Amino acid sequence: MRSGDVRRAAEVLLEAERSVTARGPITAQWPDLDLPSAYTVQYEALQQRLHRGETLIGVKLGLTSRAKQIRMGIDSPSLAWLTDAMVLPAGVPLPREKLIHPRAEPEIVFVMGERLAGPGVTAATALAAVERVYGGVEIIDSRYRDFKFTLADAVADNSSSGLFVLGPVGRSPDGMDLLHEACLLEVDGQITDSATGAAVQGHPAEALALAANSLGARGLAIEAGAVVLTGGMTDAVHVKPGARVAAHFSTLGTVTIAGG
Ligand code: OOG
Ligand code: MG
Repeated sequence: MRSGDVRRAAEVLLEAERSVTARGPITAQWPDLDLPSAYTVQYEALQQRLHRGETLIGVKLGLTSRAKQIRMGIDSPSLAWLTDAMVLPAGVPLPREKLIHPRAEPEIVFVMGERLAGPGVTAATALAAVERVYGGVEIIDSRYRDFKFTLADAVADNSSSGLFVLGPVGRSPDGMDLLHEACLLEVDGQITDSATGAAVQGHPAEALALAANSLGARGLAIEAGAVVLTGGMTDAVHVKPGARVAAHFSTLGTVTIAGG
């Protein structure tokens, strides 16, 4: 893709977000949008977010569980950026006027104590760089109509980033059993889904290592203090107006989302 096209593709996606309007996939407009150019578009959109005053606070993995991969029909994980504008404080209802078609998904979240950069990062070295582990809920909001996209479309769109809520309990990873950390997903009083940390790449630390190694290959890193969303443990659920979605983690507390 030519640099003018990269800038233009980033702009149309940011404009869809700003105007809260779903659009068709950008691969229809730019058929040569392969995965590397999609990451270039994503990085350009990040630069535009930073230019308008947002602060980079971390990264998010996407499509790290079978449940998510099957739903989206895509079998490989993705990486995207988190800025301070994507933080939804606990207890604040969803700002619906800013969202197209929000869906909620429970995630295990790391806050880094040390900088981490590939190559050669293993799950063990990745986990050793983590300061705190939280439960969280990500509110994804694809800019594409009906969440219909190829992996390249989704990557360019910052992996459907919307908002995220951090849970109430931050634990040291020492002595935590992340493989068995469970989450029950509740929608309007009914438990609709459940998963454990094993759903996320076999172990959430594997997802963290994957992020560090992929970023390292591009000359980038996960900085100390960064927030890392390791990817939806279960399929995402629609958040209808007036709905109440809760993610109950076994040792990381409960995150509740009010549909607004
Ligand atoms: C892509 C974003 C995926 C996750 O945790 O799997 C994601 C999508 O499903 O729209 O954030
Ligand atoms: Mg997610």
